[in-house]
Amino acid sequence: MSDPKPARFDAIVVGAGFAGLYMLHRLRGMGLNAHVYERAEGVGGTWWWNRYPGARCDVESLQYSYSWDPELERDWTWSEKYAAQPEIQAYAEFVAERHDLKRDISFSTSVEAAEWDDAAGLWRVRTSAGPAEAPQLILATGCLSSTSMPDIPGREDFRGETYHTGLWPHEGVDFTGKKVAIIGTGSSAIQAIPIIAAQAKELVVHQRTPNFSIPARNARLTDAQREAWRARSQERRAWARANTRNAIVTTLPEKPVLEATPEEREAEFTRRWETGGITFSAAFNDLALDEEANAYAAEFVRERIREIVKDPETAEALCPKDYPIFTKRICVDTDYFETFNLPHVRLVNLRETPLETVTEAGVRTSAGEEAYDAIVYATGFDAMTGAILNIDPVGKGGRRMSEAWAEGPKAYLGLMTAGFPNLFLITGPGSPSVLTNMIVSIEHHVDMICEQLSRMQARGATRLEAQPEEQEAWVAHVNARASATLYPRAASWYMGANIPGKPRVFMPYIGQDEYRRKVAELAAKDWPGLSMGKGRAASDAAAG
Ligand code: NA7
Repeated sequence: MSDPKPARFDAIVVGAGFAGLYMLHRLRGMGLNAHVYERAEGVGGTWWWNRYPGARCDVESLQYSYSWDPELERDWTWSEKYAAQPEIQAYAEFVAERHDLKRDISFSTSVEAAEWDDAAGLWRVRTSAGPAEAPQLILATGCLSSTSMPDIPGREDFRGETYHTGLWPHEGVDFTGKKVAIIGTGSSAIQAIPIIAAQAKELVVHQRTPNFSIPARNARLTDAQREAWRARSQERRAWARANTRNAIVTTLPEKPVLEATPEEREAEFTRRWETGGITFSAAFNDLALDEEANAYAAEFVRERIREIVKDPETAEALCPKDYPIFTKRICVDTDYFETFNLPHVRLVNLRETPLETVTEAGVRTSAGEEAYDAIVYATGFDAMTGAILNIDPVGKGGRRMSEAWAEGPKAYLGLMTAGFPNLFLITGPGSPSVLTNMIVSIEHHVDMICEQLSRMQARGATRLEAQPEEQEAWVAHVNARASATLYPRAASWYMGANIPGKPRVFMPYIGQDEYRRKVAELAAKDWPGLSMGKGRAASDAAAG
């Protein structure tokens, strides 16, 4: 039996989340025959899968939306300050319909392997629906899309219901009358716990590491707020891109906390706490840099936790103490800490009574076994590299990405890896990505990729590749920036620390404003770190 004839495209894009959708739109605009493969049944990427109760974006909706089509902004109405998953999912659908994107997307189709054929100048891709090939391969696979199930013994033995927040059933789950265990207290758990608690008969939260969380102060948006944003959105977005580390419009901090009086300190932290959301981190400009400065912010949040949570022992267990605030992704919640005041909600501190095993009936810690109807794993993702290494592309000389990244991910500008010609990563490791408003970073990378493809077209080049020396220098620069901050002090998923055996390297680039300046300088120098070649094109290879 011979293999079926591969489907042939100019560019293959993996993933139909916000990155894949915009990428497809731009590639079409360049006149390329592009095709997207998506394992889900619909568009939305991480928002397609993360349907757990309470799933909500922690960047304000008006900003967590595309800027490339002003009509989208005019015609889409965000209902809340922070949109919930169904609304973000509906927005992705709206964009896909509006731009007629679905006709070039194969849904329910996984990309299983990809290999560079150097002689033909092609990526040969194996999908669950058959082979495909294209000179360009673009991984729009997302930073938080490969879920992580902890290796807890006995996990398979549990006879009740098992869920992972990142793979939530589309029909929803009714916890009414059930006794539920949740494992993990990251951002997903912090959003889900108040909603699950409202349904369940009993909820027991298994916490290994407490997290800092800021109240969202979510609210319905008014017409006046939406119109005010629309009137100046392009200008405000441009300002955020040029002037902020995270591409989020906010009031920038004016001074270091170490120069503030105790009254100024308290006033500014209180103002940001009352406003709500992640811009709490922008209260002063030294909070992520200086241990003493950071301690002020951390203690302010711990004081709020102690005020909210009535049982002193539970309050103390919920107070993070062994890593600086902001060095793990700050959480944003609605009534998270308040939920622990409910009589049917209980915290199990796994630092005191470690989790030993999951059993047929429930969960056993060192304090004993407890039976449950359902266990919810809110245990996160193999972030930033997981989805790429699941495909594990094979580059020049048969070298796998997993070999090239054995010491940690290496990608020039977070965009291309040496030895993998014509393979682009959207918001890959080494780019600002998860430290920013993701949509803004996605748009930047998609535009950068299109710029590279245009350069190739203009010069008749067939391959583009990152230079190893420039890549090493970039990786060192990303590390140096992280080392100048407190970030590496936490065992975070930014560091790969949540996945056993994963190299401990700080993956995202700190400061999208600085990143943009660097990219602009490189563009002005005609991209010295990216080399172009005119190897045999596929048509030549076929002819020869
Ligand atoms: P996170 O933030 O990685 O949180 C995962 C949680 O699961 C965290 O509290 C972990 O505790 C806990 N965990 C993981 N493995 C175990 C085991 N074996 N036993 C007990 N507890 C465990 O994932 P989320 O989905 O909440 O959020 C990810 C991002 O999505 C978030 O930052 C936002 O950007 C959106 P640990 O801290 O490792 O002790």
